Amino acid sequence: MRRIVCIDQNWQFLKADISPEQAAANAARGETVSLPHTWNAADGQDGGNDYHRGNCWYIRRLTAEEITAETEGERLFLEVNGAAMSVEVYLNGRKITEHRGGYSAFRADLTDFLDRSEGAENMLAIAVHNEENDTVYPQKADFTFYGGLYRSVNLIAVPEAHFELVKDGTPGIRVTAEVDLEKKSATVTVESWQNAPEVTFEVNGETRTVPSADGHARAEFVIENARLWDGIDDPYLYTAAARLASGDEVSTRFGCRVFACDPEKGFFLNGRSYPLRGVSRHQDLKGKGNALSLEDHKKDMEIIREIGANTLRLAHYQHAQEFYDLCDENGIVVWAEIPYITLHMAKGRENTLSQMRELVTQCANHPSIAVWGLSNEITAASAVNEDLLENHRLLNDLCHRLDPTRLTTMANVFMLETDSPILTIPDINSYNLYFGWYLGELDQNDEFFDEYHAKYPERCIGFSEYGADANPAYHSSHPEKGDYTEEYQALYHEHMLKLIEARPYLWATHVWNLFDFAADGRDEGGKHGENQKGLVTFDRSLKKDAFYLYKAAWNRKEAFVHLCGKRYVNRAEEETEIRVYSNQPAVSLYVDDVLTASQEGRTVFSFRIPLSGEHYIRAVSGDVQDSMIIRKAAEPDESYIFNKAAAAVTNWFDAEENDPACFSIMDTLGEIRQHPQAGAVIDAMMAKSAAERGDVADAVKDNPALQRMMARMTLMSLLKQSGADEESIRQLNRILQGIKK
Ligand code: GCB
Repeated sequence: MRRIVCIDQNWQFLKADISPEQAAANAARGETVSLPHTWNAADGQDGGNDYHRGNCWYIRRLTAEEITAETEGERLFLEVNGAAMSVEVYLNGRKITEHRGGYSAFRADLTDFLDRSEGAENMLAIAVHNEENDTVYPQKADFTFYGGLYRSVNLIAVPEAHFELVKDGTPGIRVTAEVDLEKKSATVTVESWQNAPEVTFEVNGETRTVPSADGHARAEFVIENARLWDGIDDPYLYTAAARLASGDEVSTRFGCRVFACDPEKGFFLNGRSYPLRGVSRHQDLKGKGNALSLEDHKKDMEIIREIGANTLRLAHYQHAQEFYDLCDENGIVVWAEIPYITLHMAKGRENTLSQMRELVTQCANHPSIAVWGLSNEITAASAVNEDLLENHRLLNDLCHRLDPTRLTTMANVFMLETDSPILTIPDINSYNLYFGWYLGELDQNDEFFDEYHAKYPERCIGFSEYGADANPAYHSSHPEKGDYTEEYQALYHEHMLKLIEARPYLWATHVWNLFDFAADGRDEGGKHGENQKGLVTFDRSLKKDAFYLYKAAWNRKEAFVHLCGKRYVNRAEEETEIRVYSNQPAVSLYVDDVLTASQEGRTVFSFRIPLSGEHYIRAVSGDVQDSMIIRKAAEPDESYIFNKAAAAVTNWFDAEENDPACFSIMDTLGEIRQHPQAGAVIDAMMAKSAAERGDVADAVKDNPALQRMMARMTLMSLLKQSGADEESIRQLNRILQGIKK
């Protein structure tokens, strides 16, 4: 028998970089906390890039009840499901183990370190740290690296003969189901690792006892007429179990399914075309950080089901087992990855390999997982050199060796040239593109994929990230890139949805991101410390209009109509647009209870109505409807504008006399740069902003693809997004107006 005792309660937390001895001596002075816990729930979400990154201690007295052996020879293991980012574990002052990497589970055998004598104290002390270093990923990325013991901690008591618990945090059992779609059967291979001479496996009511050689046992089962794990329609799960004569037992759920990927036709599930269309998710919640409860995970999954996604990219690291379980149960096809991100570190290779070994070992039984992601935007702040290539080859080979059944991929940054040798390493490719948000225009996304697909028709290509920030407080009838309005985000995604629907060869597409999330280094769009590309706000309380666009396109089960612009109440215009997203074929619009228009269409419906005062708007389709109030305003509502300076600039620029023979802020960077004097003005300005906002500027420097892109942007569009104030923009324009073209 295996006993699992959750020890999430009664920890003493010390936010101090002290020695193990000092920690033990000061335990009583700690704050009593329960797990999951992060020390960055507040300071990691409020901006300023100043959250506590350092060493902290979690100390807990193990009670006699928790550690007393019930049978002779019983061993007691510690299981830590997530401790960010690096950990050293001590029991009674002796170091038991250490772990590098904040997202995978690890276990350690405590038995020989326990003092089981009457009245003895057994103090477990875990040093957890998230300080900056050059060996453990992630170190540079657009999210908060929360520190803490942020998933459950358990004690696991097992008989002397037991399944392996320590090596790479293995579940001890591994199931591989190979499906023959023609014969409708599945060959299920079950393996286990143990210190016992034989193992009894059970699959689908059939049992088989086999010998164990060198600690490894294996048996094959055939399931005739296998019920498939068939995506969101029917994610059927089987269970496999392994038992030892000692009574130890492990089990896992598994699914019978076939994934395939075609460069021309995209993704296939169980032999049928199954385009993967969905979103990305961070494990992050307002006020809680990464310390999520099972309820929080379930709530996220409900929202994922509501939008109708059939795939998730679980970025940028290993997520909680509970969440992969939810994906299994809900038929969501998953991209799982390690936090090998942004910056390749010369001393980080071993850590990428250990994090990948753990990810694959701990997650391989989940039928939902389709691909292993090797890295994310790794060339954003690193050159493609031999060390980086070698690191990727090793990761790729490791994945294939540990799991011959799944494909590998990586998410590439838009400025990586498509002929880069790195693209030949993983099985299938993917790009993160932000044209129409950070840089460039929306159409450049379409152009990119068309060119790539034409140039590399034999490669599978996916769209691993795209998105635009929106603060639901901001609104406009003339949405523009960089204005952070809910309307621009919606317009951006309308474009992207069309792009995607017209390109079935894209094996997967993932909106970045389903939820706003913490990036303590950010300060933009009216919020501190948040990336607002979410379709849903950080606290999950508000679904932005763009959420309903995807719901209209993907959710086939729940009929609905959604009126856009509910928060855009005061409108200073004679006539206004009413946009409706719906998965129904026709929508009727009522203004002040009078039927104004009916429209047939798909997903997006648009109406124009005159404004005279306060109006009650209702959109109706069959049994479903939505309503809102809007108002004619005399003046534009200032509270809807994020960058008031930029809005003002456009006004005065139009009004003022600008000499077209001289440079101005409306010229492109390419034009300005060609002139030595005007170019120098720009360079000085960029150097200043580089000093202020390191990350973005770093990436631009010395990058030809990015430079080309920037050359096409007007200086004004760059300034708008930078949040520069009106006076500095005016001054810059005055300087440029003094330089003849
Ligand atoms: C990316 C990164 C992601 C960022 C995102 C953004 O390409 O992979 O981690 O959060 O861009 O919003 O800039």
